[in-house]
Amino acid sequence: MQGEHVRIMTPVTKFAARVLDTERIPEYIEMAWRHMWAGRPGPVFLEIPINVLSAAAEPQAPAGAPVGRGAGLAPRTAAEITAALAKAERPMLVIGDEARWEMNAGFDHEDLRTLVERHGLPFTSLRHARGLIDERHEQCCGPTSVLANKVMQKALAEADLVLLLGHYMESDLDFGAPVSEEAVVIQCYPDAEYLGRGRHSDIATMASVASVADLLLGMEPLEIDRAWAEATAAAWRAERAAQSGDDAGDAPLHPVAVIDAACDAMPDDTVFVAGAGNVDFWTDGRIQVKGPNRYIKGGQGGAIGADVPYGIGARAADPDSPVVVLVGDGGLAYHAVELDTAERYGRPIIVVVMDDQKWGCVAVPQKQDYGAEFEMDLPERDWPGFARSLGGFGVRAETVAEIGDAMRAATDSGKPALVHVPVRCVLSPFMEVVGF
Ligand SMILES: Cc1ncc(C[n+]2csc(CCOP(=O)(O)OP(=O)(O)O)c2C)c(N)n1
Ligand SMILES: [Mg+2]
Repeated sequence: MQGEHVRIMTPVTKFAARVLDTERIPEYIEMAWRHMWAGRPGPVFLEIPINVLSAAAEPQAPAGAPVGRGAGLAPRTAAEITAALAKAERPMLVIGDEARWEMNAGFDHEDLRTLVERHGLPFTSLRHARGLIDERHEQCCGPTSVLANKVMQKALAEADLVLLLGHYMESDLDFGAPVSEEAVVIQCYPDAEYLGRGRHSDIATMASVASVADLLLGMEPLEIDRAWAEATAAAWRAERAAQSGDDAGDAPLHPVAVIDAACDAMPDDTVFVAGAGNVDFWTDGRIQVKGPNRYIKGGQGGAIGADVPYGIGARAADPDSPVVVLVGDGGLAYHAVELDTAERYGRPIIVVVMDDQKWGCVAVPQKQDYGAEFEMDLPERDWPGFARSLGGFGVRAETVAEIGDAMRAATDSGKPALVHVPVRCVLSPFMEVVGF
């Protein structure tokens, strides 16, 4: 049945192949590497049969050379973008994945902050781009996720120009549906397949984010409706302030109170990983990402449970930065035992378990839609004791103050740590719209 693996992997990868010659392994690895990074990055697959893998071969130059990114902006496209921006009164800047990937090729993310300040542009960012501009910035309109962020929903309907910088109209943008039909959409993205997809882009280019950023940096400050821009960002701040209600701090805590307490206790360079479920939906709209690579949205992958391993990976990739994993009780149980790996390899992450003793994000809409829950309850577990049994640190925290103390004690322990927090099971803004 040789070859079935390649057939199985083909629909879910950008490139899938079998290597039949030992001498050609480096060539195939380079080829796979290039496919992985070309345009929209994604997974690739190589099958190497055991006899090919174990045969002797002459050593060759190491594979996996960096893949260059970043086409230049054609003069005509630059002129079109300049003209469109000059006419815009209510432009919205959406910063996407490619801005992050181009950092690997030398793009300075600080250019983004400089250009939004130069032109007074309101901005939003999503996925890997979150934190390229510190989200505490006063022009920030929150995460792009329009299903959860009503302010972005309204802003995109009102905007007369949307600058999609290094992204495409995907699910977080509701495939472009909220964007006004009259709005001019300018899009740069390195993969032709994603230009104008979902919603027509009036100006679409495969030029780099860096080249579009350079154009904006070189332009005279735009004459936009600053009052609209400021009101939009202010609306997001008001929305954020109202997220949890007044009783957020009463036990059991509202998820937002837990997220705030965990974030406030940690330094600015902390990497946060959010698991899927209610935890993710609340975290994604609440967290203010303070720098590049400071936030991994685990739920983005669709499958719950990989969050503790993601955290260990983040710590291995950036050993100097603290890592906090925010995860639900259901999600934790999948791979909690990887705390053992974290301990053995000296990767001290802090896992904050937001425990509602439920498959929360399924339970709440289920009850709402069908009037009852089915098989949604999860037992109370001694998660701190479990962490301690694997050589880690474990503690329970029920109040905001206790969470702060627990995060500091966890950090001081120098061990993989677990902070167990009972939380309320509340419908998230995302599930309110999406439903079950
Ligand atoms: C592997 C896998 N199984 C099931 C699901 C469906 N699912 C998504 S979130 C969720 C509930 C997660 O519960 P928990 O981790 O406790 O988080 P909560 O929603 O309670 O905050 C389930 C069952 C999934 N996404 N992936
Ligand atoms: Mg739960």
